[in-house]
Amino acid sequence: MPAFDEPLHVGRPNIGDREAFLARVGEIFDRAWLSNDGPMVRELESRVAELVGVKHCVAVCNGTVALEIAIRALGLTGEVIVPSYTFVATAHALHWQGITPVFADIDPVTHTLDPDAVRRAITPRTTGIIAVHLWGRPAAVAELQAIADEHGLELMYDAAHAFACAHEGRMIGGFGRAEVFSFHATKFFNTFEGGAVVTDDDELAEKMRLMRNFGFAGYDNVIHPGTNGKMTEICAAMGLTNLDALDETIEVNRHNHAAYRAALADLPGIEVLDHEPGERRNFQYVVAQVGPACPVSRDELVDALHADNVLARRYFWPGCHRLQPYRDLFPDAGRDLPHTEQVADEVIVLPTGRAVTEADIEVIAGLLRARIGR
Ligand code: T4K
Repeated sequence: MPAFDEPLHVGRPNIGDREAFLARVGEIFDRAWLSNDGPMVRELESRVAELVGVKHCVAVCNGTVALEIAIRALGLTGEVIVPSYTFVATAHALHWQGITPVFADIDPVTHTLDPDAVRRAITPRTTGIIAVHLWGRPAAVAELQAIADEHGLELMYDAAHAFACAHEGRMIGGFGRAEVFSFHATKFFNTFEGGAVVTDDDELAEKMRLMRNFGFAGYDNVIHPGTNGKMTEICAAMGLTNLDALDETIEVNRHNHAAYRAALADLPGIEVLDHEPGERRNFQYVVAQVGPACPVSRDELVDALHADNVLARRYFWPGCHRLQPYRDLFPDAGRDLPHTEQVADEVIVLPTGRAVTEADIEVIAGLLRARIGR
């Protein structure tokens, strides 16, 4: 018998007050306005912009389309520097638009882009940098901005993991030219599917609003190339409901994160990544790194957890450069990505969120301890 009858997932959706959500759905039906810049999307946009402290939030149908629209609106072409240690959408959003993602290595401690590696990756074809605030930990924003300024490059952020996080007291969302959030079901804050680009740049925001709606500026008047990137009202209703529960969800995540750190503290070679004290975080990923001092490999631990219905994940193994089409396009990329390869082989992401209790965490710690033989 597995330790858990029902699987414990990484990325189990957090769902706010169901009655409040259903009341909003009722309003949508009464209004018979389901999509296309509806009132709930507008309300969500203004609440997100206010929370993040930026002028504009452009809500869209998912984080990947948000990346694509931001990339186009910034006019990126040629080569763009990105980490390989990220969800594949960061690289795909470039490749999908005929832009070459150039993978730069990460800092092995923060898991975010190493500014020195970024410098080494710049060529005459480079037009921009997309850094990722992986796990909700801010990228090296000051150093990256300095590099971008020095080389005349655009800088934007994939902030898919970093909604409601801050860096040195300043909310994520206001760095670079634009930042992109994902509100996917598996994110601690979700709109079923959804995403947004946030920016302080009026012109950029205007362009992105046009782009997400086929370039329409009023009836029968298309003034820009575009796509269908619109968020629906039902997704916005979920977002408004989950925004009301945001602080509670973060509190659950914070509690779970602390419980994991305490429960796994004595396991040799396993470290649950921490966050800088005093910084605002969402704690949505519990990331354990299994180093050489652990007598059992990361993959053996993952297999053991899966056998007991704990569906821990090897995010973001094996690194984008080892996924297609990048593996074929850049067969030697791994040579310049030693930290990416090391971290990708060592990380386990453990289940958290509202569906996970402290008692569950004790059981998970016991399973790991038993597998390690401590
Ligand atoms: N940039 C970064 C850095 C990202 O991490 C992401 C997305 C993006 C960009 C793109 O944003 P979006 O276009 O997705 O908005 C999941 C998510 O699909 C993806 O949104 C997320 N990152 C990534 C980290 O995780 P998978 O392939 O791991 O999904 P899947 O289907 O294996 O589900 C994960 C776990 O969640 C499973 O154990 C099942 C559970 N689950 C999932 C869903 C959808 C549930 O319990 N309920 C659900 O409704 O990618």
